[in-house]
Amino acid sequence: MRTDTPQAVRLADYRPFPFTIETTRLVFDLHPSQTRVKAELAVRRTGAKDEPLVLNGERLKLVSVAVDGEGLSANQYVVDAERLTIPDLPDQFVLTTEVEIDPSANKALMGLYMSGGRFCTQCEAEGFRTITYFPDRPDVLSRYSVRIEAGREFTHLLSNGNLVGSGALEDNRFFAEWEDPFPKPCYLFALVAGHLDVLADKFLTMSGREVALRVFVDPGQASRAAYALDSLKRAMKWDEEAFGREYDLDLFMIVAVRDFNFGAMENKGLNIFNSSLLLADPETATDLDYERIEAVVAHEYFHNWTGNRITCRDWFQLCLKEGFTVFRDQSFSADQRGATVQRIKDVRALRARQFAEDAGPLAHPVRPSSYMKIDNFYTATIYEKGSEIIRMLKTILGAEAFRKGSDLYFERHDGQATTVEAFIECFAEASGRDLSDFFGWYEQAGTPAVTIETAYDADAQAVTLTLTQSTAPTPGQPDKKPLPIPIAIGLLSETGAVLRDTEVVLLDRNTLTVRWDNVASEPVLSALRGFSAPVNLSTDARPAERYVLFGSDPDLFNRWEAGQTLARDLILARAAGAPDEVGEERYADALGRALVDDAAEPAFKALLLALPSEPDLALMSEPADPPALHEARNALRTRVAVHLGDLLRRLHGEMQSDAEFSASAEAAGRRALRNACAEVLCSDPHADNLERLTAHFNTGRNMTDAMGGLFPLVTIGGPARDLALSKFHRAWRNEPLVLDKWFAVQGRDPNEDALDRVIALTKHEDFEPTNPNRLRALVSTFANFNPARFHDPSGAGYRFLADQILAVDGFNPMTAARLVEPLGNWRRYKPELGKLMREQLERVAAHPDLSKNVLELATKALG
Ligand code: B3K
Ligand code: ZN
Repeated sequence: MRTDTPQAVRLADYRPFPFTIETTRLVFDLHPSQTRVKAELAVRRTGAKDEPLVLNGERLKLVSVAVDGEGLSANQYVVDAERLTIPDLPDQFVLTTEVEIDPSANKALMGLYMSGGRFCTQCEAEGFRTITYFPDRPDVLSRYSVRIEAGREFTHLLSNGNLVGSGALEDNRFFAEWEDPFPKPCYLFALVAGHLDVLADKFLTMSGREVALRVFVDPGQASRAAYALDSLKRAMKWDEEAFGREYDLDLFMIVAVRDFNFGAMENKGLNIFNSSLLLADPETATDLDYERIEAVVAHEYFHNWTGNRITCRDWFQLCLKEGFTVFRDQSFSADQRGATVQRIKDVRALRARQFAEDAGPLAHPVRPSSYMKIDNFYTATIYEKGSEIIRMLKTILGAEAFRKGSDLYFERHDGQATTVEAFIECFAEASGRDLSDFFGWYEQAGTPAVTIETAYDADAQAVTLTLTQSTAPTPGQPDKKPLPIPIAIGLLSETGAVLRDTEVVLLDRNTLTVRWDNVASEPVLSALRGFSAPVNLSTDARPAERYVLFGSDPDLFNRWEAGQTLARDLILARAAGAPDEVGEERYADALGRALVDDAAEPAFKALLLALPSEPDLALMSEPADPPALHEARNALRTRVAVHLGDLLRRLHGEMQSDAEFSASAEAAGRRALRNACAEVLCSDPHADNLERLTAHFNTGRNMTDAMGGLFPLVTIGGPARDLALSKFHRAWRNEPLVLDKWFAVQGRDPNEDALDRVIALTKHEDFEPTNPNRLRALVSTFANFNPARFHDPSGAGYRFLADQILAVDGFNPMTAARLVEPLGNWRRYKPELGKLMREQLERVAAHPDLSKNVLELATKALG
């Protein structure tokens, strides 16, 4: 909590740690409120003779310190709230410390804490320092052996590596001994102790080694871990084929816990997962849950090489492991579920979260150069833009040179804590290309704006493209340089025939002119195909040209993009008071044609049918007026619902299936299209549609269908909403993950009474603010995905969020900080809204006991 002005940490100040910790022996004597941790570190000096040993340690009760078995007296070391400092040490010695901690009081969910009566840990980024005194930094790699002692009621005692012993102790206690042969930084340490059920399987690696796989869950839940386990095996195989990476231990474990600050954690050999990203069966999980489980299980597994075997030198290099690992999980999902649909979903998420971040006061480079709390830098920029950079690298170098570069990286840096520079150098060497300009992508914040002008010379049958780029200033970076931007471009004729296949143009300066000959007729430009770079593109295309792309672009990403752009422009025109009714009819017609195209998959059609989201629209209009955007978007949706009513009802019927549930992408695509039809039809709630939607909800045989019916009924409001919500609550009140969905759907309720209802829900007996899933389901969903009600002109939505931030900050600063973002972009909103947002940020920032986490974000947001 705030006692002094927090200091920024700077990349430029990096110094290696002056000691190595060759081995680390930990002994845990587990008790919920009084756990003893004994640490024995074999230390060797690598820096200057006079350097003291400085270890991080917070909220630890120090019991004893000894060097080579000799207890130190209090005048031989200094201990304060953040560290233990020992001067006058020999060049090689064994340091033994003993501390006491209270896991049951740990509601910040960092370090060692209790969830549902069991012990678990979360150490990344800086949680290990609340477990024992240690150099809590990623460049100190050590070999760990761990002994855990606990009461018999904790049936499983787990840690990293291989189980090497276990046995009975007195007083109905027992122990387990674990050894991890791979040196690791302490952020990858993990411990779990609890009464668990296990789902077991095995995997044969490409070199023929057998790996035991274990997924640990709450008693009685093992069958719900089957999909995660199946995803794991597919991910293990995929990584061998796509990147040549084989698993290295004989055992790989995953544990699901209910109280977790984020999605999951890649601890060596012992991944810990938020149960929402692990447990699934058709009755309780939606297709989106299945999709996310597959992606996150893969992501954490892929970290075994990108993050664990090769880790980060310091936390400024976070994108080295996160950007690359996101790229790897996105590539895996594309192979599992279809490249276009996956790309559209990834780009939607990128724009909604990362573009918004890059356009506001919290904009930062993918490799930042300073921070106050590293916890605040697990951002969409580090993750999602970090992944886009790797994707561009692959586009620029080609698949073969990219693979050579990644092979070189794994070979050269295995076992090291390294930097983004070293990573890029591998690709430069493997491809023989100079990538020094490319490095600018890591250092420069902000989303480049690219424009393309097209000029056609009919006599010469030549087209000239003029491409320009510019990036607006971001905090601390007033002047921007041009970056190398790969732009995939193809040309169509006015009737939609292919005039020229895709070519990647590298826009590597402010302005570039490209001339293409042999273009037989006036072309329609299809640019940034597959979203080949994370930029905002504008072209001089007329709506007629966009309709050509919407109807015929062979690049399906751009076909979808054309539809989104048409819809967006219509919504923005209406929100600005100039509705284009003829244009709206034309759009609905074209959408109708796209929906009956037999060649297109249902999953793709579902994406075509979803209008641009309200947060996306807010980003495209300045100053943003969310209630007006909401009305305008609804008006276009109503027009589609009326204009295409018969078609939507037909598709809604056709997509219904009586077959046994399948989690396949194909079956999920049909459910997605059916739900997308329902979401449009609720804009025209006449008796027939209402009956149809009620039946959709009532007869849903799986959670995807049930939720697909519930949200439209909530949107319609009134008795339809109330009946459906109470039925749902009665059915699922004992299933925490489903109850989260019940809270979340009410967070998205667009009706005018939604804010009052959300506030009332924070008093509901099932609302548990100390559980991050429950808190986020209601509060984050409301603030991020219900702009029309969050931005209530009275400012009550902002006040509600500020109240929540302050309350949560009292016990869980990391989760509280994640709630700040919706207030952050106050400058982009109508001045009367922006002022009210700012007032609440000021109120938060002025709070006397604020955590560093919230303080950093609130201060930056205020600018
Ligand atoms: N590496 C973790 C994230 C840790 C977040 C710490 N604040 C999960 C992941 O990205 O895979
Ligand atoms: Zn990750």
